This record gives sequence, structure tokens and C-alpha cells, in this order.
Amino acid sequence: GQAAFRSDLTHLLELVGTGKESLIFMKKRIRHLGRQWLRAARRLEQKLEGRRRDQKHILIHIGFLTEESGDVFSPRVLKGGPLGEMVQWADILAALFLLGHSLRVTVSLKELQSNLGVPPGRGNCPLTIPLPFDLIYTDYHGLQQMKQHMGLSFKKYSCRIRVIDTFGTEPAYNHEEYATLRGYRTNWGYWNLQPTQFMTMFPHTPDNSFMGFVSEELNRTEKQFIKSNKVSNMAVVYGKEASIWKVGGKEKFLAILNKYMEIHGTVYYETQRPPEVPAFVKNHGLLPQHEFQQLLRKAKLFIGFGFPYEGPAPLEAIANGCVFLQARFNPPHSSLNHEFFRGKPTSREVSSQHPYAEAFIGKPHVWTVDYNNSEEFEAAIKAIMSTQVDPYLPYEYTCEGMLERIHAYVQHQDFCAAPEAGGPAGPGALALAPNATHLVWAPRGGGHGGWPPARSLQVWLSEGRHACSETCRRRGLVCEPTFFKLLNTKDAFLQLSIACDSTEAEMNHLYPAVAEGARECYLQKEPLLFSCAGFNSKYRRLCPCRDYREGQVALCRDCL
Ligand code: U2F
Repeated sequence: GQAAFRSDLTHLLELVGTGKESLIFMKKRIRHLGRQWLRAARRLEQKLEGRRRDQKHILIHIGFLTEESGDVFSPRVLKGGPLGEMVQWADILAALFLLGHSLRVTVSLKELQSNLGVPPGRGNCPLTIPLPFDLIYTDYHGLQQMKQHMGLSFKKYSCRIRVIDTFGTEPAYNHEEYATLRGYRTNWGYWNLQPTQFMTMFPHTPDNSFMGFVSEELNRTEKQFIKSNKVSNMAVVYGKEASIWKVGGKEKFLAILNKYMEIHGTVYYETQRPPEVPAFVKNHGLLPQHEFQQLLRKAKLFIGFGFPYEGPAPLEAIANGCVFLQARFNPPHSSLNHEFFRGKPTSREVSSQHPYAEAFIGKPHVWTVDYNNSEEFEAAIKAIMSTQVDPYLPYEYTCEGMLERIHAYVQHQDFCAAPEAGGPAGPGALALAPNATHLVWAPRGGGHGGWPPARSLQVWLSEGRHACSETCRRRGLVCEPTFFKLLNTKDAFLQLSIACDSTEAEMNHLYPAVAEGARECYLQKEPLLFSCAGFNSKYRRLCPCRDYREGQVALCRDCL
């Protein structure tokens, strides 16, 4: 059937169920953002001008909230534990519901089994049941449970699964044989899914789909009001758990901050103030989300001590007119050198507490400085106190931006389709661009082709020290892994005037590439290993880049 935008969230709140503190938090959030969501849905509806959208039957199985996987988060909702994941699931639920899809929500193994039609007690018998859902959104925990309980149908239907994966999964870690061979060790398993089936909280690597979440939006009057009510010497410290105050060397920069500003915190405590938090800090205790937003509205500065990594709070602070000040990590943190990231399926280098804020937002909203350098730190505080900054929220983190993105994914991403005979992009060929710096895709004849449309493709050769994501970024573009198959050909080298003495097809996440210096060309043998991430000074990689909509990096200009 056709999907119709919904104009009321009541039914969704019933679907979510109750009991757990995490579910209560999510429902409160959905209710609180309700009006903003509905307004955004109306705007997207107008933008799409009555275009036909298929209604999907969607199962949402939130694995980390099931007792069967320990549910460590629910009991910590009111105690300063992580809320980012719940923020994101609440927003995914709201978006899919408003887009008009038919939803089922499960947070226990029993509910999962009954929705999948698996008779209880049938455990892992190899049964193939027709799956009553077009799409399943879950997480790594849920994936494990489905594998255990769906028998043979797990493999058959895995193309319908979308995995919500906060920090991302790079292709080299996803491919079982390759990861085992090359030592890409993870705690999360090797699932051999299409890397874009993993959906992240921030646009970490274009190898995964960027799902995101939303933040509160302000209208013009609210922005004006907030600006004129800012307390220029009020700072709020990022972090709900007392442990974040244990960072080494904090005495030095805290003393500087305390010289200029009144320092507030929202650190959870039971009965008495946590000993980690110095006496000069005004601690409000953990606040309900909307009261936390109110505090941010008054504050001038939101300051990070280095943990938690990559959460939603800095975006909320910036949306409420704060400047976010954070530490640069030098060397960057990663799964190779930091406990928190160890075993996570990515080798991404995290250059500060919040790389998205650093790279996508930046000054005047975001300052990333060396906290060990007292002069640099002090200069930043002074500069921040004396600049006026407007509340700012990137479009991709608005409700409309998230609806637009999920709409596009649901309608266009199809991992079950057999590769078409005519090629995924329709008829066409690579050709040298007029200025001869890169290749473009020249479609032949009419026809629709795939999604994203291949006419947005530009092929660039990387430098030895750059991954494809970086190569594209430097040209104002973004790496688009879907297009790798279009340039994984001898013809691509030929068009770029690279004379290959030999051309080998091998399994390597850096291929297609040409060996630096030598004239050995390499093609990719395993499509699951196409990867925007990764570099090695030995190779110059062939990179598929595309344009993107302003403020919506997930979608190319013609992608809607
Ligand atoms: C991140 O986890 P967190 O959930 O700790 O991320 P935060 O940025 O701290 O914020 C989550 C929400 O907490 C709210 C605030 C944010 O939306 O509005 N909040 C609140 O309700 N009351 C308060 O007093 C203060 C904040 C990340 F999201 C996870 O994926 C990671 O696992 C974790 C570790 O890196 O970091």
C-alpha cells in the first residue's frame, strides 16, 4: 500500500509499551518533541508533493533493552548512564511512524519470537518461515538474537535488516574471512552484511548509512530571547557521571576556567555531592532532558572533559546558543590505543571528544583546543566570553532533515535486489572530465538507473596517505561506496591514463588501487570489501565521490 504521513503520535506512544525506565524516557522525549515532529512531517509532505511512497511493515527490535542481553542501560537512566542510544531510538521510532509505516516494537526475546512467528521453545531449529516484515531495525544485540532464533531464514532475510550501530562498522571488520585473516578483531562479530546496512549516530564513515537523531529547534523569537538572556560567565560541564571529573591534569584548566566563569554541572548523585566534583562547582544533579535544555539556554559555554565520546549533548548545547569547548586528542583515540574503542569494529581516529562538532560545525560554535596548553586554553575562554553566537543546528539534525533522510533510505535502499543485468547504474560509461583531473559518469540513453543516481559520481585518485573519505572531502565531496562497482574496472585505470603493467583482482579493502611508483593495478575481488575508509602509503586508491545536499551529507543533490 501507499504510506500516508501521520498527524498524531498517540498510537506510537501506545506501541512503545511501558515499565522500563528506558521506555519511559523515550516516550517522554517523543511527547516533548511532538509538535516539532508534526510540523516537520507537514513540511516534508509538501516538499515531496504527493510523490508515491510505499508503506513498509517494519519490526523494530531494540536488542540492548532486552533482559536476555542484560539490559544494563535501563537501570542507569536515572543514574547518569548513557542516554544517547535511547535518544536515537526514540527519534527513529518517531520518524518511521510519522512517515506512515506500519510498526511493531519489541524489547524482549519473547515478543521478538512471537512477531517472527517462531513457536516458543523451537530454539535454533532450521526453520524457514515467511517473514511478515519488509524491514527490521535492530542493533548488534538484536542481530545475535535473531541469528539464534530464526534458523535458516536469518540468512535468507538478512538483507532486510538495518543495524543501529553508534560508532560504526568498517568493511574490513565486517567481512568474516578477511577480518580473521588480517586480524581485524572485534567484540561484535563479523556479519557479512552490506556495510550500508549499519546505521550510525553521526556521519562517521560513508561506508555506513548515517542515521542520526534530532535536537530541539528554536524559532526566531526564541533564538532572540535566548541570545539576550545569555549569562556570559556561565559554563556547564559535559557529563552526567562523576567519573568524568577524574581526568588527569584537570586541576590546571579548571582553575583557569574558574577564574573567569561560574561552573555548573549535571552530575548524578544519590544523597551527597560526589567527591570528584570540586566544591566551587554548582551541581544540579542529573536533570530531566527538558530541564537540561533550559540550563543550556542560559549558559554561554558547554565544556567537555574528554568523555563521553560523540554523544548528543554538544549538539543540544550548540542548538541552544552555547559555545562548545573541547580537548583536541593528540594522538587521536582509536581502537588501537584506547580502552573505550578497543574491540569496536572500526579503526577510525577520533581527533577530539566530538569530531562531528569539530569538523562539521567548528568556529564560532565549536572550539577544539589543546587543554595541556594553558595559554591556548585561557585565550579560548576569553574569546568565547566576548563573542556573540547564534543558536545553530545543522539541517541533518532537525526533525525535517531526519525525516527526509529516513524517507530516502526506506524508499531507495534495497539490499535484497539481485544485481540487474544492465548494471546497477543503467547504461553508461566512465569518461574523463573536461579538465582531465578526474572521471565522471556519462549515462547512455534514457532509463532511470540506480540510487544514488550515477550522474553524481566523480572518480578521483587518492594520495598514498589518504583514505577515500578524505580524498573526497578535500574536493567538497563525500565518498559514496555504492559507486565502487562502477570504477572497479580496467577501463577506469585506462581513462585516467594509468598504464598498468599488470592488473590483479584480490581481496583487499584498499582496492581498486594502483601501487605507488610501480605500475601494478589492483581490482577488488570481494564487493563487501569496498571501503571508503583505509589507506596505505603503498597505494593510490580509486575513489568514488559524489556531491551532497547542503546540511544533509547522506543525500546527493538528486537523491530525494
Ligand atoms: C554518549 O552517551 P551519553 O548518552 O552519555 O551522551 P550525552 O551526550 O551525555 O547525552 C545524552 C542525553 O542526555 C541528556 C541530554 C542528551 O540528549 O539531553 N541529559 C539529560 O537528560 N540530563 C542531564 O542532566 C544531562 C544530559 C553516546 F551517546 C553513547 O552512544 C556512548 O556510548 C557514550 C560513551 O561514549 O557517549
